[in-house]
Amino acid sequence: MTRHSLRLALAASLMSASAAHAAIFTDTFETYTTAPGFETFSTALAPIGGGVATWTVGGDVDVVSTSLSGFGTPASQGNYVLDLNGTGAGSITALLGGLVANQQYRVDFQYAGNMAGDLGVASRGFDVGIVGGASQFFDNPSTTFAEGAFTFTATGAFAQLRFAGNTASPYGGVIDNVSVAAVPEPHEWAMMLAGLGLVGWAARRRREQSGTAPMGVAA
Ligand SMILES: [Ca+2]
Repeated sequence: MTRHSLRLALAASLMSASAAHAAIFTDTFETYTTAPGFETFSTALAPIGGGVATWTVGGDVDVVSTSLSGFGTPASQGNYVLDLNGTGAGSITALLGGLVANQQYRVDFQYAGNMAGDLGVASRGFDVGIVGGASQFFDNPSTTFAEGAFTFTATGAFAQLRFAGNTASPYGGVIDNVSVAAVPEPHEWAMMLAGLGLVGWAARRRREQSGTAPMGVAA
């Protein structure tokens, strides 16, 4: 293998690895309101100042300030979180594009419960899923955020990601830091490991050459 082809192989392997990890969708719920307490949304969550709505809303949901609701943990990002229950159970749905059919994707998020009221209702449960596909139930009736993850396999270029509250209360499951990324497949892991192996091989070779060959002499 020449140095040139080594560099090309290494670059291709690292590019493939980073592409597999890059998030294709993120939301921290910071751009929808500046209300000091909370604001209830129905129909859509659109960024302040206009632009394309990030989520369509079913029923209604609240964008809640962490200062109001006692979410004092560092797990949530920024000043706002999303309560999936507005006046009752609501939902948010986002269109994911640019997916690759049969590729696995992982939805990561943090979740807690809005415990500011209705404490007789023990559940702050909600479902995470793909519209027309699989879904998974999460429940964390605590203001301390937990890490959640939901994995799905794309059936085409698009999928609708939905978070849906399912308790009859104005105080529901709370989410923050939603991100979606492709899950590296076994052959991609193999390429990453091969890339690391090449890095080590090249480093060894440089050390050997620096000890034996004059500067400027190609291997
Ligand atoms: Ca946030």
